[in-house]
Parts: sequence; C-alpha cells; structure tokens
Amino acid sequence: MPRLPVASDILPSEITPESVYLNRRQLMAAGAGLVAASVLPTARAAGELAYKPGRYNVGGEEKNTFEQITHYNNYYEFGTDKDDPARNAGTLKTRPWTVRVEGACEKPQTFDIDHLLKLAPLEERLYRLRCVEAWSMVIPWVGFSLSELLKQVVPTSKAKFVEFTSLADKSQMPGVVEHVLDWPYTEGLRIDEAMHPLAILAVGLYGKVLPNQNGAPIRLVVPWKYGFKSAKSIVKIRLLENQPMTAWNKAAPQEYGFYSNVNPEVDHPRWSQASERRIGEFLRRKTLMFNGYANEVAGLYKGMDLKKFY
Ligand SMILES: Nc1nc2c(c(=O)[nH]1)N[C@H]1C(S)=C(S)[C@@H](COP(=O)(O)O)O[C@H]1N2
Ligand SMILES: [Mo]
Repeated sequence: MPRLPVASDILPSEITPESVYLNRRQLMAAGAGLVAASVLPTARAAGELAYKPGRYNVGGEEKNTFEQITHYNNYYEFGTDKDDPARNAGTLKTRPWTVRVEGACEKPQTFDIDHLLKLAPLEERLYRLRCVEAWSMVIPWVGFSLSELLKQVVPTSKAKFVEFTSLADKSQMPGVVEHVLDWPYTEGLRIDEAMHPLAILAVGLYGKVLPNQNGAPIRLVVPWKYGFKSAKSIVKIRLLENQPMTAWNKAAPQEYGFYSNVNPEVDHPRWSQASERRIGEFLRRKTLMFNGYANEVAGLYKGMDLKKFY
C-alpha cells in the first residue's frame, strides 16, 4: 500500500498556483451561465473545487471510496439509516446560504457561503473520521481552518466556547419531523479546540463540492473527536462565555459528554471503544488515542481527567 503524501513530501511545484483559485468564481458563475472557460487554460469541470494539498494528512492508510463516503452517512435530519441521507438529501437547498457568526466578538457578521469560499485558500486534508458507533473512514476533505473564520469576527476575552447550529427546516429535511433529537442539531467546542489548525470547515470532498448528505454547503470536521461533533450544514456559530449544551448531550447525557474525544480507554456505556471497523475492511483496527492525532492535540487536555471529561 503506497504511503499517502504528507505536507513535507510535497514539492512547491505541485502546489496549485494561485491563479487556479479564480476557478472558484467560475464555479459560482456557472449557475448564471457566465462560465468563461476560454479565460483560463486550467478550467475545471463544474462542481470541482480548486485547492492545494494540505497539512496533517494521515499516512499509510487507504482512502475510502467516494461511493462509501457518500452512501454510509449519519445525517439524522434526513433519516436514521445509513443510506437515508444519500436517498433523501437531494431536497436540501444550498444556495442562497448564509452563516451567522455572533456572540462574544467585536465584529458579528453574516457571511454568504460564496464569500466564505474565498475567505482562505482551500486545502485538501486527508483525515480519519471515527464515529462513536465504532466504525471509521478516511476522507479527503477540502476546506479551511475554522480559525480563519473566527479571526474575522475578532473574539473577545469572554469567548471561551463556540456553539455550532445546523439547519433544521422541515420543508427540506424529512427527518426533522421525527423526535430523535431536539432540533436544531447543535454542537460545541472549547475556544482553544476551535482555534486549533486541525479543526476545519469543509466545503468539499474528493475535490468536488460537498455532497448534500455530507453536510453541504459547509460543515465542521474535528478529526480527533467522535464524528458527531462535526456538525453539518451549519447556519450559525456563536461565541460563548459558558459551555453550551449539545444536541447529543441533551438526548443522552450519560452517553455523550461535551468533549467526546476519541479515546479507546473510555468505553461508551453500551459498547467498547477499543477497536473500530474501517468501512470496507473485514478485520477490526485498534482505535487510536485522539483518533491518531495525539501529537497535535494532546496538549489541549494536559492535566484533565479524560475519564471524567469524556
Ligand atoms: N446536522 C448533523 N450533523 C451531523 C450528524 C447529524 O445527524 N446531523 N451526524 C454526525 C455523525 S454521528 C457523524 S459520524 C458525522 C458523519 O459525517 P459523514 O456522513 O459526512 O461521514 O456527521 C455528524 N454531523
Ligand atoms: Mo457518528
């Protein structure tokens, strides 16, 4: 199995030239019939994103296929079966779309999604996603660090936590009429977790615009935490002084804590977290502390009892 490239393996000549970012504008103009393919020799097909290879890629592990990543999903707003989101998420309207960022900050703002796409150069990040249900995947996301967005609103010293809210619209999301969760889906991070460069806002995968079932048009990805922390189809981000409740915390407080760091030593009350099934594989893998990102993030939890703060 070939080792996957990491940032240090990448030659400067392989990095997508700045001019290619212009293609994002082309992508957006595509709907308006304004595609000027002749302007750029490197024109991409509609729906493709311009990005550069990113940092923190996992090495030595095979990517899951596009088919697996887009047909084995958790997105309860579209149903609770793994194949429901692929079947039902076609009704999600991803334009126009805005993300409101407010709370303990100097410059609260409402960002249009097309503005967000230009906020920072898009990077591809090959990350493990470990679901709390003890399965995992390796996914090539395209996105940018969440910190890039948070910096725009200038958090104040009162900003200790960040809350993320997903869209909850019955007219587009058939699952929202079911009382599986207290809608809208919300999640939270401590501010230092949110500012960590590993935490990204993803807008694509496999070089393409994010499929609806994966949380289009913009979703959080926090690779050292269980998958449910990575809220999809985000419409609001709030900076808070106090730790927020989260949708899973409300639904089952004894099972889902605020931190939800991947930890093979702390079992879920109903099953073990020591190993996981990589989708597409037969043998189970050992679950890694912080999902394999301990070198990068363990320092955030120095001195904390991770059994207590699960
Ligand atoms: N809004 C929303 N976000 C969500 C979920 C959800 O049901 N609704 N499921 C979570 C869970 S449990 C996981 S494992 C990941 C799955 O992401 P993927 O389907 O893109 O692999 O999304 C997370 N984000
Ligand atoms: Mo999950």
